[in-house]
Amino acid sequence: MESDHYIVKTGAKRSGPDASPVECRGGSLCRLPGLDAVDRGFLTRAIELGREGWGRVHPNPMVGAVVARGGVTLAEAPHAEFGGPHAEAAALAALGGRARGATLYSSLEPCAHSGKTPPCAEAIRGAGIARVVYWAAEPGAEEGGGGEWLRRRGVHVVGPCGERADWAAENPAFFHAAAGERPYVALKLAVSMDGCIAPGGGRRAWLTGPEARSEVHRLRAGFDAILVGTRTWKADDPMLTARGAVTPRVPPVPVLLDRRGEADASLRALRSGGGAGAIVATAPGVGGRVEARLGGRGEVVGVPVAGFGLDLAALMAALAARGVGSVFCEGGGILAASLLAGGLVDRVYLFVAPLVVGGGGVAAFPPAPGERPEDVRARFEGWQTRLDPVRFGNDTLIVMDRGG
Ligand code: AOF
Ligand code: ZN
Repeated sequence: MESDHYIVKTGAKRSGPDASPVECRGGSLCRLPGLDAVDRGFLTRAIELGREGWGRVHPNPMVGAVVARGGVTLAEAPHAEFGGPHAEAAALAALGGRARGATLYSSLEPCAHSGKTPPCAEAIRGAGIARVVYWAAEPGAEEGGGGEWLRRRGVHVVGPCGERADWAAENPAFFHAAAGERPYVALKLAVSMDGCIAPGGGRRAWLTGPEARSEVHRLRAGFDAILVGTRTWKADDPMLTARGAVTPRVPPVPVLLDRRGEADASLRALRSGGGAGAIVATAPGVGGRVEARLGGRGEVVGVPVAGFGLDLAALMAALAARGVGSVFCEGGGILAASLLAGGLVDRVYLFVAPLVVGGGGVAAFPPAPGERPEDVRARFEGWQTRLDPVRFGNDTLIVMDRGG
């Protein structure tokens, strides 16, 4: 396995307890004023550590912290579990009094609030930390202000560093939620080298290998819900559970689109695993009969019809009302095109497989009904890849984020 997470373009190599930081070789952290290569190395490590919380800490952010002195790591920790110690407090806890005069690196501004745990800013001051370097600004009004709080008490604080878009690429649902919109929506697509999601003519083909499929399971663990369109659940009867390297703290809720009201209790997504919390979205008129058929397995949610299908913006609002903060959409192609046409996609996870469909294939990003090719192009203006591509077996994952 190449990697179990993605690397922000820091350019600096990993610098664990046994390795001293290396020179920064390009990337977003390199542009940061006030940071030298040592700072960038430790900050990079803090960001990496934070990723260990994937699937376990959301809706909290993934955060990592390193305590170092003279270029040597004294302690490091992620925020490992929702409700558990924050990264800074966890790193400091291992040190007792030995942190005095050291530098603390954190991928997020230390919090200044008493939530499920005491404020990190107080723990940092109490430990006698002389200098704090942090990456992302804490977006929460109540949680934020830890940097200023420490500055006022004589700690040398460097941060926030860099751009919000880079912070958001690491913790997308968390920063999205801070902006108070619909759920964060990520779309997963697997494409051939010639940009097709299927061979065409109604034929189906499996494009990606086992490593990419494992990664999809790991990704599922970090989302509140997994959404599929009618054709997908009819053809595949997927379980829509996260059966990968990470066991999610809260299993994602399967969401099945079912405009015509055809779902029944035999569907795997409604049975074992995540079944208890499954949602079946139907047109308003057919919800009653689906409900009767489901026999209490899953909730039927009526959604208005718009054009050829369900009103996906209304669906997202209904999901948000049920506490769903992030949605992982796994196809199929029509649902993907409709979500994109509705401006409802924040990220595309694009797995590229090294094979060619060779003409007549189903394009990954076709115009939605009534759209022109230039509409599709315009939709992707400002999109960026902020995370490095990662190889999974023979396949490559490219992560693309909506700009702005
Ligand atoms: C930090 N370090 O490692 C994390 C922070 O629910 P609580 O009480 O654990 O607080 C969660 C909030 O604290 C979360 O929404 C975010 O604003 C901040 N998370 N802060 O200093 C950490 N995970
Ligand atoms: Zn904290």
